[in-house]
Amino acid sequence: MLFDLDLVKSVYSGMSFRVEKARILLGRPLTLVEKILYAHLSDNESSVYKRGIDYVNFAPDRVAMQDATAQMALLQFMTAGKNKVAVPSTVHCDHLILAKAGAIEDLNQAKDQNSEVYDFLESVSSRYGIGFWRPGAGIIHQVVLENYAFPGGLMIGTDSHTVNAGGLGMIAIGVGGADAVDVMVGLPWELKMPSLIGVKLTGKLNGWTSSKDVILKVAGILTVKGGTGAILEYFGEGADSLSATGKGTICNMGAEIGATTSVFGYDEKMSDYLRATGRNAIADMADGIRNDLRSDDDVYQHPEKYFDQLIEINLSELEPYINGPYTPDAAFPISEFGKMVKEKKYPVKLEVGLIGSCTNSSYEDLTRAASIAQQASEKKLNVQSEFIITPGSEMIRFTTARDGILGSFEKIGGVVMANACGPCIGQWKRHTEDPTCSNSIITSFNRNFAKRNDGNPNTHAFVASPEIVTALSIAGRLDFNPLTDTLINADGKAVMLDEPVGIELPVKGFDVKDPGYLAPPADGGTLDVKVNPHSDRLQLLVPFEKWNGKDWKGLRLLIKVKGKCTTDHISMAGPWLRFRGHLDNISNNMLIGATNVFNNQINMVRNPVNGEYDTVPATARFCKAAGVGTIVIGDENYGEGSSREHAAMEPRFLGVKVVLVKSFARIHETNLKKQGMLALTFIDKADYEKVREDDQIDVLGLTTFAPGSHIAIALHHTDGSAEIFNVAHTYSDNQIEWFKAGGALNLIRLQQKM
Ligand code: MIC
Ligand code: SF4
Repeated sequence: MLFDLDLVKSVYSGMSFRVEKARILLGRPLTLVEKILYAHLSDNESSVYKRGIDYVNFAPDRVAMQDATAQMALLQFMTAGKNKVAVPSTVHCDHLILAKAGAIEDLNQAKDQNSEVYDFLESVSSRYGIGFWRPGAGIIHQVVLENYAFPGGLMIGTDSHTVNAGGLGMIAIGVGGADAVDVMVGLPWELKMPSLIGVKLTGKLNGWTSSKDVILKVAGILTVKGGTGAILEYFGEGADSLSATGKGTICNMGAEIGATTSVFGYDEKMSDYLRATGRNAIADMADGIRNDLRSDDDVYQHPEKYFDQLIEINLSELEPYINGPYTPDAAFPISEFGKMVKEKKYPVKLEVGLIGSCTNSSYEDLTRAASIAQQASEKKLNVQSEFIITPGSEMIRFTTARDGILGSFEKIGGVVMANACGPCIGQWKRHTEDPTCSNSIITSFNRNFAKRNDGNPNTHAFVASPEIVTALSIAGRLDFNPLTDTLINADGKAVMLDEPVGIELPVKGFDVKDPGYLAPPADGGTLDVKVNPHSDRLQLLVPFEKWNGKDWKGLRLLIKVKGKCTTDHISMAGPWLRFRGHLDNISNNMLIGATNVFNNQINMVRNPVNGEYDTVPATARFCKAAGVGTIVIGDENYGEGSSREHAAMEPRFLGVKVVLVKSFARIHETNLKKQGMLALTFIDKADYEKVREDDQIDVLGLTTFAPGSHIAIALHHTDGSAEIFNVAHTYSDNQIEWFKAGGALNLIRLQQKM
């Protein structure tokens, strides 16, 4: 299938002109990121935008949504009063499939159990002109890479790993559903001009090292917040030597360092991938404007002049990495990992190895891992751990099944699950006797936050490349180093695994019988979208109340969170995914994973009205019913991880007015603003300590709320003393309007009526 030919033609026809205009405006050579961003300004009135300071309006080329976020995005879109989406958009059914017994059985179960949600998504897609990828078609980012991503394009997606498309030279950014609504109704999409981090790759990968190790190493260097507000641009001869899907892996996990996105310049490898996936016409056009799809030469020669930060990695010297547990930036080269396992007393027995996900399920990834599985069979070895494979798309599944790759996994005991997120998002019925015991697993996924894969806080989840995961699963030990260690085979002989060998693109070409795509009808305007008013999974939205025009006095503390608080802590996935279209029901998971600093307990907070201890959602509901506004206090990088706007809508729905933290993750901060919440940060981080459990809290300065203005927090302690301090915000004029209207969607609705 070839999608978007006209769209790409139209973007490319204006590209050179727009890039040259930006070059003149900035008066210097341009990085690729600047070329793409300046070519996608929503109006032609460009000026020089200051990185990290100015908000800029962009016009993305397309929108992608996955089922777990599309429900809320489209419920919001439906209230905007439009007949059709303003830019090409797609929905992908990938998050709701539970991995349990194997691909076919699990898929049938999912279709059965989620039929209400799938029917809603299919009908709403047809109604508004959105392309629909059925359950089983594959994971959103893999499907986008295979069909829609194109060099020089700009897209947004309601999933943090939308950034995967950077592997094909596209600026692709993860957002909350309300941002997607802006673009789908035809409004400009706002983003703070990102800062630029250059990553120069020299040398060439060899042996056991793969693209995954590049990003595992970068995660170790930059940490989970080091990329915040930045776009990473990879370049250098090492970059050009990586396959397009390998580049995708690197960009994908840019989400784990908080980066806005990551991108590579157009090269032969991208052209090869476009051609292999049936997009010769796009490759030909990209070849024609090649220089606009890479940074200018001087950028490559003097990168220090153009990037805010520069990192250099020599691929020839890079070792395989294993990152974890509990956070993706705990990075260890494999040569040091065994020592670490011993020192930290991580469970040495490896229970499960999992490969696939949107991060690592390309043909090349699977062939490299299969070459290890193949050797294991030949050398009379079997997997000692449970071994699970989730292909990224039906095209990958069909092609790898045809070429015997899935067969080599099955031969050593691997189980192939449906083309879906599955265990990566906790949709995993893990076979375990004790679901609370301390244990180790390793995956080629991207995230390894506590409880993410199987809900067990004692599972130590590590992240590595598919070939390392395969090797460790064969060994059944976490401390096995395939580069140096031997294994004892069925004949009692010590054998070593040879280096993996991959095939970048299938020799016989990609193939697929039914890709699982449903195009929208030319005119769906008369179709009905049904939502059962008694459903426990879908609920039409009721607009949030607007701001009352006054400072807030006497707010009470709902929870003061201690330490890491990702969106998984704020709005857990796994079993809760079933309520993603029902705001009231999903709100019952609000902050149930966060630690209360006052008692070190999870999901146990003091009710500020009656002094009794209860769960966070129950306490919030109590306060809401009592008409008492609440505040959440958080630590560093609050809301790190995913794009799910439920983490912002739930507090909004349950009466939380303010989220005040030491620092925010980008998407979550925007999501809070979009929903009409007040997202504030401590200027002096020590002020975090001042907030007591039973304080009465005032928020002052709202009546003069303006970009850069200070807002003050007054704490009235029960001993009669009081403290007051200023806090910071990053609201633009436009975002203050969202706040005043009670949410961005209220504003859109008002504008549509005018
Ligand atoms: C994830 O990887 O955490 C998810 C599930 O894909 C999320 C989106 C969601 O919560 O639906 C993401 O990364 O944005
Ligand atoms: Fe799905 Fe996991 Fe990728 Fe998120 S990170 S889109 S859950 S495969």
